[in-house]
Amino acid sequence: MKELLDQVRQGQIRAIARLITRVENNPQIAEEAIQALYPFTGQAHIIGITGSPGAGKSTVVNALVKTLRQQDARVGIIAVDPSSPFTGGALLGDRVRMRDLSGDSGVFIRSMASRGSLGGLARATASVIKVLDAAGYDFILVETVGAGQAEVDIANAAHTTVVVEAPGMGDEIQSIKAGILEIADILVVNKADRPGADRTVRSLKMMLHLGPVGGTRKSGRISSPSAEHNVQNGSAGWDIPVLETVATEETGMAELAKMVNRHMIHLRESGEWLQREKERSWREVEMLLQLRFMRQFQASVPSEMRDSLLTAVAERKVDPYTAVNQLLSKSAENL
Ligand SMILES: Nc1nc2c(ncn2[C@@H]2O[C@H](COP(=O)(O)OP(=O)(O)OP(=O)(O)O)[C@@H](O)[C@H]2O)c(=O)[nH]1
Ligand SMILES: [Mg+2]
Repeated sequence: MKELLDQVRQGQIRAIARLITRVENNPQIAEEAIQALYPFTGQAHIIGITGSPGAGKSTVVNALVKTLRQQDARVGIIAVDPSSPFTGGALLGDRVRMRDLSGDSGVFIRSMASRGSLGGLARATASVIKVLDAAGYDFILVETVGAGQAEVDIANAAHTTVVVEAPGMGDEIQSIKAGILEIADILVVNKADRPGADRTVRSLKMMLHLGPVGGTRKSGRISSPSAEHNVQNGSAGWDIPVLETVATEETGMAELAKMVNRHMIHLRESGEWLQREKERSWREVEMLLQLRFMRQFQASVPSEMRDSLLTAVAERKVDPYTAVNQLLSKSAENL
């Protein structure tokens, strides 16, 4: 294990791939590896790339990575696909789209499919991010689809979230964007070679200026006068840019790379970098605590007792609170 970790630290691609596989498959190894590697993490700029299916996320990643490579940065890419029915095709597609990058030793590409719960995916992704971070990649790009819980989790793991959209959604845009705008630091209208790009840019900008309906925006990163959250979250001073790209022609990538960099500088100068790291750290510790507590609890209460209590609750003979009290005191006895 120690040798493998050393090789990972030296950035040896095969060792990284091997460690990631072991970390994904074995929680014990994940714990051991993360404990050893954690002091060497925290250097990478983690960028989440999300957006509607087919908007061109993989193509944008491919083109952006080429631009970053020209600046001599080393880049890790994680393509996350939680949508099971299309997994095979999508991952294959991503590999095809990113084939330009294979053979470049400064780029590491990993596809991850959902196994089990979304929470499991988020946890596995967090571990893989740490492995790549400790391996010295300057940027780690994480591609996810859509606006579900997985995207929010991954947006939470990223320093900068880039939302990629494409023209041609017409008026539906309004409804689709509500969730996704919440997590965007940078908006990209890709396929700007297609008709309607201007309109999409305009409607996105308009939505940004309108801000959240009812002011529910979680981490108000919009500079609108009514968004008090801005100040509270230390997110003030960042106007979400809307960029146009043609990823297939690598157009707009220098600008996107510049924005990503500018966002990092903003995060660092405003103190939000540390703030986001703290929030992320807390979520991670909380998640691990929950898992640990649950495991301890399950091991300390006989399953027959759980079963009979649950039956009693279902039959209205015991209320859920009393059940919890009984379970906890049983658990305390057995610990
Ligand atoms: N015209 C045009 N087509 C593009 C552009 N960028 C990507 N495409 C095409 O759009 C299709 C989808 O691109 P992907 O990069 O796979 O999109 P994606 O968002 O990663 O797709 P999923 O991961 O399946 O959700 C491909 O056929 C691309 O060649 C662009 O800028 N202009
Ligand atoms: Mg893709």
